[in-house]
Amino acid sequence: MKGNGKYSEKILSRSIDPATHAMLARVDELGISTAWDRFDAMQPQCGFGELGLCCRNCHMGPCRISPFEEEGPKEGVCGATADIIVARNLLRMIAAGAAAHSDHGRDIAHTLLLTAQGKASGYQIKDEEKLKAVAKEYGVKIKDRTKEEIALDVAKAAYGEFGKQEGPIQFTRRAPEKRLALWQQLGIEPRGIDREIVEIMHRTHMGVDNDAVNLILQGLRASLADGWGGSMIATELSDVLFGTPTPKKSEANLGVLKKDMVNIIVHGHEPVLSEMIVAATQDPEMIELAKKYGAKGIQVSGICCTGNEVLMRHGIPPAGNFLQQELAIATGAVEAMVVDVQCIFPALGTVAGCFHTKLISTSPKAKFPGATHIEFHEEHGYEIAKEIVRTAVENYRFRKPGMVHIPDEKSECMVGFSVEAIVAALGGSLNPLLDAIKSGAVRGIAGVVGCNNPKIQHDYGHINILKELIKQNVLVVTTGCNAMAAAKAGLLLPEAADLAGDGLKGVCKALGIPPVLHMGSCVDISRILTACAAIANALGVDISDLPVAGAAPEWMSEKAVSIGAYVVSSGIFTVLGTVPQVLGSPLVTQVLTQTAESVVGAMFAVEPDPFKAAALIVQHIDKKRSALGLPVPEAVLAG
Ligand code: NFS
Ligand code: SF4
Repeated sequence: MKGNGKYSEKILSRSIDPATHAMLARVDELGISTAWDRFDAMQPQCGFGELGLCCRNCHMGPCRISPFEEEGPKEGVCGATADIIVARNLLRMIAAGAAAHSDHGRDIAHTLLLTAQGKASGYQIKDEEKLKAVAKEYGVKIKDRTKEEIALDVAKAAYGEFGKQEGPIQFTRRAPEKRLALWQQLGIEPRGIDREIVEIMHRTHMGVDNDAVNLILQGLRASLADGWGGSMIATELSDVLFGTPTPKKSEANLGVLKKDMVNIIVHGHEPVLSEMIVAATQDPEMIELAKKYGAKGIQVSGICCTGNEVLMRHGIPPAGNFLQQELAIATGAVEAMVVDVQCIFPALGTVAGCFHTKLISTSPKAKFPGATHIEFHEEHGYEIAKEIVRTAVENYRFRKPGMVHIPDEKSECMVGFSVEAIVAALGGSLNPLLDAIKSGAVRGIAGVVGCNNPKIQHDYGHINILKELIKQNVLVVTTGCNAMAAAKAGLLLPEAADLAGDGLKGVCKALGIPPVLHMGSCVDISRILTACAAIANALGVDISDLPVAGAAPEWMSEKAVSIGAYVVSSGIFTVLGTVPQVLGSPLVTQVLTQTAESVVGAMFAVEPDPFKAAALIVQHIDKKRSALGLPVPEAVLAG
């Protein structure tokens, strides 16, 4: 097979990341299959599914609608059309995504509650300032009270948001008044987080809501309950418990794994577990034990959003993003991969079985084939984390040196740009950023986020859209697996400003910040919402008036569907890199990619080519700039 002399064409076509190339060659050598191989084996993927045209919502089905002009059924057994089926399927994806983010938020609220009651082991309230700020929003009394007393009321108030019947969800009040009024007028202001998700399940039950537009509106409402509800609660209360992120340096990619140390990888999403694992690995008793077994120490690294959580708060290096999870184990150098919830391949147990690696599941909600289950509960958080770490350390002696194959590649990065950190970097207020936007030095802001997906060459979509945007003076904020791609490619460094256009370069150099700002995990997209609301409020406009846009170049998860929905409902134009399963309904497609603009002031575009996607974003930003009466770069006007 052709290639570059070192790697086959097949390997090169799967990723642009050199560490991933090295590991793909290694797994081929070992005969281990990965998501890429299973993706190939899945071809051709079901055409009905791709178009969103199959329905299993009742037992008269399954039904599928023929997308072709003449032949095949045009209605399900109950009479549901393509529009109804596609809309219902889309809504159920939103429900699942919103549920995942929100349940994460609920778990953090639970941890805060236990911590405030003194029932959690190892946790403390680390950011009192943030606690007070959030308490104020909830109307919780602060004066003459201990932080535990305040936290108890805040936790209860946040907990209450999930089961609320009538709303409002407090954090929606951060949105500009115009936006709030629009949601109210459209009937999509969320009432309670769980309520909106349950209502999707009800409405998509056989024979309930059979109007595609009415269905989509409920999808938007549930997604808003995620973005301005569940996700925002997850972010804010995580900051209260574990500290609001501040800029710090780290390294990223599989090369962060250490040959002579016990390697523990935390993978999944909720910082409740990973924070305790990090703490337990610093326990002298554990370090001693590691040395006893001949290791130099204990190295923790992260994958997926749990990786982002500990990266931005502790500088724990990420070993990689979503599609690298199997490859990390295949290095043969991982004593334990500790997982909680979301984005964890059920295939991991099989890969771990080829090595000495222990896959340790921890959540009562998430068990995996081939995993050792050590159930995590905050009441004994620290002790359980120590048991997990001990299990990993004791596994070091079973490592087979001949099987260890760690790629060299890693890159430095600067991470941890919470809204608070950005404001601090700006010298205490958003004004310098607003001025830079007004002058055109910063043309606009793009939030580039989301997963990997074997449908797109790994990291190709992420890196190219990022480079293209900064070149055109668009400041980028990033979360999730895009953030890790950016870290691996060196784009999260202040020096990366050299790749930016002159305007953005100048701003970054003056402030000492990277042109791509790491804002955290996927629930932290709520930080981007908070920032956009603050900017809109400062300018006295709606979010939909701002020169901002969103992109998810390689998205795959249902959470990403919910994110896309709330970002657009919040008034932010969003470009998707992989095609959503809605094209079977011309109506739903039209609503999402056209009509939405006149309803919520923003819409989706679908563009797999990252260069074209960046061009769409720049075009959109310039349109918004000109509507605000801000100067528009001439090159683009001419082009
Ligand atoms: Ni986000 Fe995080 Fe990555 Fe995608 Fe999964 S880790 S919550 S869903 S794959 S960005
Ligand atoms: Fe078929 Fe209608 Fe049942 Fe869906 S709800 S499976 S379209 S009969």
